[in-house]
This record gives sequence, C-alpha cells and structure tokens, in this order.
Amino acid sequence: MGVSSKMMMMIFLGLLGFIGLAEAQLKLGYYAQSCPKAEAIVQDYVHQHIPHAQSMAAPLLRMQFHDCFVRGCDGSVLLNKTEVGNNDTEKTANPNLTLRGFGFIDSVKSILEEECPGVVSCADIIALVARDSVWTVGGPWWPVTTGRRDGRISNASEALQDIPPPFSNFSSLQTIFASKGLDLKDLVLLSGAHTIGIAHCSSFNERLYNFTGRGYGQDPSLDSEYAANLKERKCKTPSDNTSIAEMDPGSHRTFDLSYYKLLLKRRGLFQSDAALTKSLTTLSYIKELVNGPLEAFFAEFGQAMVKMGEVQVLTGSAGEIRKHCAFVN
Ligand code: HEM
Ligand SMILES: *[C@@H]1O[C@H](CO)[C@@H](O)[C@H](O)[C@H]1NC(C)=O
Ligand SMILES: *[C@@H]1O[C@H](CO)[C@@H](O)[C@H](O)[C@H]1NC(C)=O
Ligand SMILES: *[C@@H]1O[C@H](CO)[C@@H](O)[C@H](O)[C@H]1NC(C)=O
Ligand SMILES: *[C@@H]1O[C@H](CO)[C@@H](O)[C@H](O)[C@H]1NC(C)=O
Ligand SMILES: *[C@@H]1O[C@H](CO)[C@@H](O)[C@H](O)[C@H]1NC(C)=O
Ligand SMILES: *[C@@H]1O[C@H](CO)[C@@H](O)[C@H](O)[C@H]1NC(C)=O
Ligand SMILES: CC(=O)N[C@H]1CO[C@H](CO)[C@@H](O)[C@@H]1O
Repeated sequence: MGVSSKMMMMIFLGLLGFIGLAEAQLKLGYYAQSCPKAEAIVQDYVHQHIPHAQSMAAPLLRMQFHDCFVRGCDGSVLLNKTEVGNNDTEKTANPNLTLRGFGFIDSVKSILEEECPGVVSCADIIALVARDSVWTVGGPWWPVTTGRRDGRISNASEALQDIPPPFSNFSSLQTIFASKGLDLKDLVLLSGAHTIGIAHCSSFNERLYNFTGRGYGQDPSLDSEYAANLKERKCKTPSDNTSIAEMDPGSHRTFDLSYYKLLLKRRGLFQSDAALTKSLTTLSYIKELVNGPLEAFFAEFGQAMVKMGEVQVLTGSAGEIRKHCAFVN
C-alpha cells in the first residue's frame, strides 16, 4: 500500500469511527426537530404536580438510579411482568418493592404520545423527570442529553445483581459502581441523593435489632443515641416492614449538605451510607463537600447525574421507542 492509500484508509477508518461514535452519542435537544415541545411538556407537568406532592421528587430521582444500573438507562425498570413473557421483571425484584412514581412517568408518557406519537423514549422521560423534579424542590439543575432508546428486556435477577442492597459494604459498592463506569467520587456524590426521601424500616432494621445475624445486636457503626431514637419512635419491632423513617431527619425535603454532615456523626441510615466514611478516599470527599459551599455540591452532583444518565444507553436504531412505558411494543 502506498503512503497516500494508507492515508486514505486511515481517514476512512477515522470517519467510520467518528460516525460510529456520533451514532452512539446522546445530545442536548435531541427532540428539537422531531418533537420540539417534548422537554417543555415534561417540565410543565413536573412543575404542575411536584409542588403539591413534594415527597414524589425523591422516588422519581431514585427511579433513574434503578433504571441506569440495570441494563443501562433503557427504561427497563418500567416494564410490567406480563408483557415480558411472564418472566419476572426488574419491577418485581426485591429492590423495586419500594420504588414509587410509575404512574407519574406513565402520565407524562401519555401526554407526549398525544403530542408526538412514538417519538420520545421512556428512558429519556425518566432522565428528564428526575432532573426537573429535583430542581422543582430546590435542588440542583443539570443538562440532560437525550436520544436514549427503550430496551425490550427486563430481568428481575439482573436487578438483584446490579442494584446494591442497603447492607452493602464499601468494596461491593465500589465494585458495582465501577462496573457502571462510575468512580468513588461518583459514589459519594450520587449517594447524596439520600438528602431527600424516606426509607422503610425493613431496609435498615437489621442494624437495629439483628446485627449479629443471631436475632440480636446493634450495628456499632451507627450512633447509639440515633439508633435508640429510631427504635423508640420509628421502627418499633424487628419485623416492621411498613413504617418509614426520613433518611435525612430534619431536612428530608431539602436538597442540602446535611446528609453528609450526618454521615460524619455516624448517623447515616444504611450500612451503605455508613460505608462511605470507612475509606480514607471517600471520607475526604465527604469532608470536602461538607466544608464547601452548597453550590459546589450542586454542580458536582449534576455532573455525576449526567455521567450516570449515560450508562450503557441504547441509541441509534437499537431498542425501540415504546408506546406505553409498561409494555414493549
Ligand atoms: C449507593 C448505593 C445505594 C443504595 C444501597 C441505596 C439504597 C436505598 C434504599 C434501601 C432506599 C430506601 C427504600 C425504602 O426502604 O423505601 C433508598 C432510597 C432512596 N434512594 Fe438510594 N441507594 C443507593 C444509591 C442511590 C442513588 C445513586 C440515588 C440517586 C441518584 C438514590 C436515590 C434514592 C432516593 C431519592 C431515595 C428515597 C426514595 C423515596 O423517598 O421513596 N440512591 N436507597
Ligand atoms: C403494571 O403493573 C402494576 C403492578 O405491578 C400495576 O399497578 C399497573 O397498573 C400496571 N400497568 C399497566 C399499564 O397495566
Ligand atoms: C422469557 O424468558 C425466556 C427464558 O429465558 C426467554 O427465552 C424469553 O425470551 C423471555 N420472554 C420474553 C418475552 O422476553
Ligand atoms: C436473567 O438474568 C439472569 C442472570 O444474568 C440469567 O441467568 C437469566 O437467564 C435471565 N432470565 C431471563 C428470563 O432471561
Ligand atoms: C463485602 O460484601 C461482599 C458481598 O456480601 C462480601 O463478599 C465481602 O467479603 C465483603 N467484604 C468485606 C471487606 O467485608
Ligand atoms: C437475623 O439475621 C439472620 C441472618 O440474616 C436471619 O437468618 C435471621 O432470621 C434473623 N433473625 C431475626 C429474628 O430477624
Ligand atoms: C411484612 O411483614 C408481614 C408480617 O411480618 C408479612 O406477612 C408480609 O409478607 C411482609 N411484607 C413484605 C412486603 O415483606
Ligand atoms: C411496582 C411493582 O411492580 N411492584 C411489585 C414489586 O414486586 C412485588 C412482588 O413480586 C409485586 O407484588 C409488586 O407489584
């Protein structure tokens, strides 16, 4: 091969790579031509409904986490069992028992289907709703790229593997996040989502009543005064699976730094929260956040959300645009 044909070949291969990359990328304003009002419709719906139901912001944020960690951000978390050949879907898996907000996403989808049928993916709706909900309750705003396509597969055992349980230790959190291309900084930042929302006692009761695994014992890494308080007022029995507790007591509706401040007082609610203080690296990130301005947390949290929102997305002609978020087409 002559020099010039080698050059041509390189340019050709470069172009191919570029096209491949461009196709696989999300972009800002993906629906600008195909459904110009799409993002405004989502925003209006959120602005209309979240102020009357502020506690919904938390589960709608959590929804994106559960979507992105299983098969990438492909809306598979929304699929109902019956439509996937009666195979158990992510929704039916244990970590999903406490997910909320499916009806909210479905409502947004039906408005968008009226506006532009078959254009806007459920995966993009999850990402936009999460961002707009957090913003509406006074949290950060971040740019959401769009162009995700919806997956056709939802598998309960994959959710069990990929969604970390609340009793996760540091190394399993690190491993699961790394498998999604997220580092320790992302882990600390994204866990900051626990500054809003609630948890069921069943998610942390073992720390209060059965830490030994033999029916008794309390987690020594949980502040004992806080533990006593939880047992007295929130989770009165070891088998209580209906009562709830605020994850960031005193400011569970406010997106702020108090989650991190509580971690430093050994008052993180889950073992997975407490685990973040057990590595020097993550402990130093936490201290930096606590000592920094709120705006720094907001900006960095937004960047981590952008990163999480791009995990293993389907783009181009992969997957489909579902007509109804609970069913494959
Ligand atoms: C680091 C690993 C994580 C673990 C082990 C974890 C675990 C949990 C658990 C067990 C609950 C309580 C569910 C219940 O009992 O009702 C919860 C709630 C929540 N999680 Fe996480 N989570 C993690 C990361 C994240 C991430 C990355 C986000 C979002 C960016 C997030 C957002 C939320 C929110 C907002 C709630 C409150 C939901 C509500 O109010 O209904 N979590 N999490
Ligand atoms: C999907 O299943 C849930 C229960 O798991 C049910 O409440 C909901 O109505 C179903 N969605 C549709 C559209 O049938
Ligand atoms: C249900 O699971 C079976 C067994 O893995 C698989 O072959 C089939 O495709 C699944 N059904 C659907 C509709 O995904
Ligand atoms: C779901 O995923 C698990 C674990 O990856 C796999 O063993 C199983 O065959 C899958 N089930 C279906 C129905 O595809
Ligand atoms: C962390 O948890 C995993 C999974 O439960 C376990 O295999 C591992 O031994 C634990 N690591 C430490 C350091 O305790
Ligand atoms: C305590 O935990 C162990 C191990 O997880 C479990 O087998 C046992 O049933 C629990 N005991 C009670 C009283 O919840
Ligand atoms: C909650 O606990 C009750 C009684 O201990 C049990 O019958 C029920 O199945 C539990 N529900 C869930 C969702 O675990
Ligand atoms: C929202 C949702 O689909 N929740 C399901 C979680 O799993 C349980 C048990 O399989 C179902 O009963 C719930 O409907």
